[in-house]
Amino acid sequence: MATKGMSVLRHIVEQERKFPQATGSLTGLLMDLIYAAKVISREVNKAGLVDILGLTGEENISGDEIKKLDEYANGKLFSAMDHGGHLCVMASEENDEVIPIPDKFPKGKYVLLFDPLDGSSNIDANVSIGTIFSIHRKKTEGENGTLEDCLQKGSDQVAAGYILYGSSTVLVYTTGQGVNGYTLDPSVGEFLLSHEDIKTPSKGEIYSANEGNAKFWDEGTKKYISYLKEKDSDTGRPYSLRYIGSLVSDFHRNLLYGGIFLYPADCKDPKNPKGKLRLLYEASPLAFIVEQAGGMATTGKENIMDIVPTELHQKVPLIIGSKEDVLTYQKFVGDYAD
Ligand code: P6P
Repeated sequence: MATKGMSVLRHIVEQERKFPQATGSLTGLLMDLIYAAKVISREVNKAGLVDILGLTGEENISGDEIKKLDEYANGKLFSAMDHGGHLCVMASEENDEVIPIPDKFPKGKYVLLFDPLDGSSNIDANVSIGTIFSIHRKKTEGENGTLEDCLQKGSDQVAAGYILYGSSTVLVYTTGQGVNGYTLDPSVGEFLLSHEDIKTPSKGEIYSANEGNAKFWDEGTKKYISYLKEKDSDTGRPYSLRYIGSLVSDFHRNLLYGGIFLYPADCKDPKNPKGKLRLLYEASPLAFIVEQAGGMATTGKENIMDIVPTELHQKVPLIIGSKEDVLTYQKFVGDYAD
């Protein structure tokens, strides 16, 4: 029986006991991830004090400038996860190709995809940033995972979660049995259950979008955002605009308070008419979490969890949050489809 304040390890073990056939490998994988999160949290929280800020002068495959803390978090995650024997392959936003498990280490049955430090463009301004992860089962033959093992749709995820490095460090994840949140108590170095069985409100009064891109949006999106700004106290409008520019922060706030986050396809960049956010290690894991919390995630035309990936770093429009709000958005997009 879960009690507020219990350690994440005890809670994971209690959850595992519900599945007698469980081998404990997923538990081991999650514990390795949690160790990496604690190390990254320590560095993020003192980044302002040591020369770990600033740019490395390189760019990742998506053209984002890689910040030193990005590189640090990426390295920490890889070194924490490569030897546990739970994984057959990894993939990261910061690595162009999949990351094989070194030959010297045992291989496992799981696949890990992650964005090591999302929102990193905000690092220097001390804005909350986060790690996002997605876990799949290996589906190809042989012990070494492949790109095919990484290109799985969201509805096949085994687990997904994020760690938010903010005023406190919070771990939120699901294994398909609901969503729980844990807050790091730095005095003991342990994540303690703080948000049990999170359910997102069916409708919110917050919208999160970069309206600087509005002229590049499709007509349905433009009409929907205008609708949110009209006054109608029966539907809680006008909604409040809350946009941090750090996906994990915006998502976490809306998960708890209710509301809708939108990063639509913005056609300012014809090369990326799909918008900016990546499917495999941003949209898909957050979609799993929000659905487990009673919410919804769509591109506007299809459910994020149904998309069969074709590329490791492919981008998708992401509209995610309270179910009633996302359904209303989809109606606007349908009504104004070109
Ligand atoms: P924009 C951060 O760089 C990020 O990838 C997400 O964390 C965030 O939601 C989005 O980009 C912000 O993008 O175009 O509004 O600055």
